[in-house]
Amino acid sequence: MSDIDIIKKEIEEQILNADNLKALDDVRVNALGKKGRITELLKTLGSLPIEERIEFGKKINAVKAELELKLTSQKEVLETKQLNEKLKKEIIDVSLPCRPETQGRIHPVSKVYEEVVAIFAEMGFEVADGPEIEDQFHNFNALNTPPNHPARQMQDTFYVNNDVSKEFDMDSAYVVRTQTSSVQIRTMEKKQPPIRIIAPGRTYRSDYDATHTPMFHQVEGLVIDKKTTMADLKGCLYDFMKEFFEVDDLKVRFRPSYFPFTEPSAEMDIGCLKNKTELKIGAGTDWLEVLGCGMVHPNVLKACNIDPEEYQGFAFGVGLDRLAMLKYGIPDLRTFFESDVRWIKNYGFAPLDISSMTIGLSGNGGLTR
Ligand code: 2NL
Repeated sequence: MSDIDIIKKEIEEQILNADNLKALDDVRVNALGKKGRITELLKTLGSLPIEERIEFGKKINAVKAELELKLTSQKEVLETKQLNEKLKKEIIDVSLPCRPETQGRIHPVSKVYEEVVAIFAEMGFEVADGPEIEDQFHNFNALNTPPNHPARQMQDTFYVNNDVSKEFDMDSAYVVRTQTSSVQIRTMEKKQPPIRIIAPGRTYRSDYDATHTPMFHQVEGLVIDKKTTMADLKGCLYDFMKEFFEVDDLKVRFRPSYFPFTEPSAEMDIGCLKNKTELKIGAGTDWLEVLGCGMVHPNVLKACNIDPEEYQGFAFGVGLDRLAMLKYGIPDLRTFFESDVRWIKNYGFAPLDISSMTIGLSGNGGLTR
């Protein structure tokens, strides 16, 4: 083997052994740089006899070209390797919690609100909204609640004097809504059936103890169509409760009840286990009242210019605060509205812990307890 072949072989080995770009560049400089071994060989050409010079010149240039090719291909190999290592090191786990950890917490009522909306949205309900200060027609009269009905008594309802230039007048006064039904009345006034809405929001009644606060949250639902029956009501609310409490074989029962705005009316109970220390939903032989419902009273439809001979439907009302107490084991309703940071740290939810039917409803990963 000639000297040049030996040098070529050595350099080729060095190229393959270079395990990073810096080492490879050193090999290149040592071979092809100004003082590189191949360059030095080229410099000796001048001292050779003319016949040998041509042969040797060709040979060196061929070796040089071959080495350049090998250097380029090894450079590509090392660049790919470097990029892969960088990508591996810089991989981002998007499921990790934010840093620094977020400070705020989502209130259990907001959490339950999102959950309830997610479930009914999946069932095809639209969310409707309306004013919190209402006239008595939308809060009472249209709901078949006549002027002398006990629900209108001063001790239950907060009345608002809407004309400060006059003495307070009970008959024309506004009220802060005692239920969100007024939203459904306004929807029916504007739109003919089919109607399928829920109305979540704040409601107000003059009451205060461990299970009642003067402001509370309610979701009412309304479905009106030509053939909507009590069976639709039962199926809809059964599905809702199963989804909400995340229990597959939930027991439920409907007891006859009375509301002025529905006929027949019912209260819905869910099966549970009650003892001194715990409440377990979906097990045991006890019952827990969770909502009121019924078939919309014909007088309510008439008040909204919907023909009760042609249309019928069901409605329900459920307390969001009560649902939050039951689902997340919070014993006293009054604590919901005391703005105690220790309380929200204990019972609140991590922000961005979104409730959805596909991601998961309660997202216990976000529960700070
Ligand atoms: C409860 C349960 C209920 C309704 C609310 C309603 C609304 C319209 C027409 C008919 Cl527009 N009904 N809402 C129905 C049944 C029960 O609330 O415990 N309320 C005191």
